[in-house]
Amino acid sequence: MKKNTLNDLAVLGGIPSFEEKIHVGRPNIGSRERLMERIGNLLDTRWLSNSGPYVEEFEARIAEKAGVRHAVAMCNATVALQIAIRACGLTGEVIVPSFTFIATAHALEWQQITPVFCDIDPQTHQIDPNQVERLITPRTSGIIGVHLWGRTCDVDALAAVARRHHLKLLFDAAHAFGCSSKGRSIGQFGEAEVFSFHATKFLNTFEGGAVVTNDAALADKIRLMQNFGFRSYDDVVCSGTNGKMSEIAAAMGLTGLESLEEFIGVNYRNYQQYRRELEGVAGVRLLNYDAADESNYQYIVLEIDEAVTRISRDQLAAVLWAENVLARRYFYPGCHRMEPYRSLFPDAGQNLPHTEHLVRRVLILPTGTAVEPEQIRRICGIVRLAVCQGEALSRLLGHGEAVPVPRDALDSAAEMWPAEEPEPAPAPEARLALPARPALIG
Ligand code: T4K
Repeated sequence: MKKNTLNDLAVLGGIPSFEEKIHVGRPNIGSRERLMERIGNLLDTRWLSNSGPYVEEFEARIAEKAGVRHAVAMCNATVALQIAIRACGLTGEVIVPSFTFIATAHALEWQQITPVFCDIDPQTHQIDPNQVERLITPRTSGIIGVHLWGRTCDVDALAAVARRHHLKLLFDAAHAFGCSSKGRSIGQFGEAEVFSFHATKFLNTFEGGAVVTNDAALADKIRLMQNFGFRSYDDVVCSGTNGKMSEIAAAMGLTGLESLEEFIGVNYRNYQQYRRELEGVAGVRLLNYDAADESNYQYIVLEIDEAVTRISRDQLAAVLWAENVLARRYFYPGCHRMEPYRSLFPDAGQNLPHTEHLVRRVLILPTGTAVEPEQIRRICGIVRLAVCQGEALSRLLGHGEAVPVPRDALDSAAEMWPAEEPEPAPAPEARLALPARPALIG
C-alpha cells in the first residue's frame, strides 16, 4: 500500500506497510540441495569438526579469493581477532576506531590490552591515519584498522604510520570479504586480516570467521592457538583456546561461495535502487561505494542530516520500525560510550568529534537476497514521505532522548523474527515509550 500522507504512517496509527518484519542482516542462503548434500556427507563420514575436509576446502577457497597464502577458519571473527592479536604479540595499548562493532574493542580488552579510540574521516567513516599517529605513546604496540561497511580504510597511510613507529598492523575485515583496495584484495594487508562469516554477513557459515595472512610463521602460530596449542597428538607447544570452525559451518560457507557472485550482484542491484529512489531527498545521504574498488555492497548506510530533514535519525528509525522495517543504528553510541570503556575513559568523546557526530546520523537499511525490489521501493517511499514532511512529523512524534520504537518490537528478542501473524498497530502510548530493550536497536 502506498503511503501518501502522515496519517498513513503506522507510527501515527496507520496500517504497517509490511506484515512481516524486514530485517537488516537477513542471511543469504545458497543452494539448499548442495548444502543438504554436504551435510549428508559429513553425517555419513562422521567427521564433524577438528580440521575436517570441508574446513580445509573452505580455507583454501578463502585464501584463493583473498589472494593470500594462508587462511585459518574459526568459530567466529571475535575469537579470530583475539587470536590474531595474541599471535602478533600485541600488548599495552592498541589504536582502534570507536566507530565499529564492539567486538573490535572487546577482542583487545578481553586480553588486558587497552583500546585507544581514534576518530574517523566523516566522509568515508574509516579510521583517520593522521589521528592514529597522534595517539601513539610508548605503550602502543599496534593498530587495528577496520574496513567498515565493505569500504576499505586507508591501508597505505596506516602501513606508513605502522612502519615509522615499528607497530604491528592488523585489520578487522569483518565486513570486507570479497572487497579490494586499489586492485589488491582485502586480506593482503598488514600482519593479518580477519573476516567474519556470521549469519548477518553476505557470506555466512552460520557463525564463523577466518584469519588470513601471507606470513607462514604467523599462520602456523594462529593455527596452533585456535586448537589449544596442539602441534600433534599429546604435544601442546603453546597456550591456546578453542577457535575451530565446525564442518557444518564450512559446508554452509562452501555452499555460499558457490553463489558469491549472485549475492554481490543482488547487493549491488539493491544499492543502485536505493540510490535512485532516494535521490533528491534533501538531508539524506546514501554512503557511496567507490566504483574503482571491488565491494560486496552488503550495507546500505544512510546519514540523516537533521538540520535539513527536520526529523531526527531516531525519529526516522521509529517511523520505519512501526512499518516493520527494522532499520539499525550501527554503531551507536560508539564503543567509547559502551562499558567498560565509558567508565574507563569518560572523556574519550572529546577526541572523537566526527564519531560523536556520526553515531547520531547513521541508519542502516535492509539489503541482501531476502529483500525484494518492491520492498525497497516501499521502504524508500516511507523515508521520502517522512523526510519531506519532516517538520510536521517531528512535532507530532516529539523529541527526547528515548527512541520511540514500538514496545512490541522490543519486548523480546524472539519478536525480532518475522511474526506468523500480522501485528496490530501499537497503541499511541506504547509508540512513544522508552524501549524495554535498548540493546536491540543499537
Ligand atoms: N568486527 C566488526 C566490524 C563487526 O561488524 C563484527 C560483527 C565483528 C567484528 C565480530 O564478528 P563475529 O564475531 O560476529 O563473527 C550483528 C552480528 O551479530 C555481528 O556479527 C555483526 N558484526 C554486527 C554488525 O551485526 P547484532 O547485535 O546487530 O545482531 P542481531 O541479532 O540484532 O541481528 C541483526 C539482524 O539480523 C536482526 O534484525 C535479525 C537478523 N538476523 C540475525 C540472525 C543472527 C536474521 O534474520 N537471521 C539470523 O540468523 O550484531
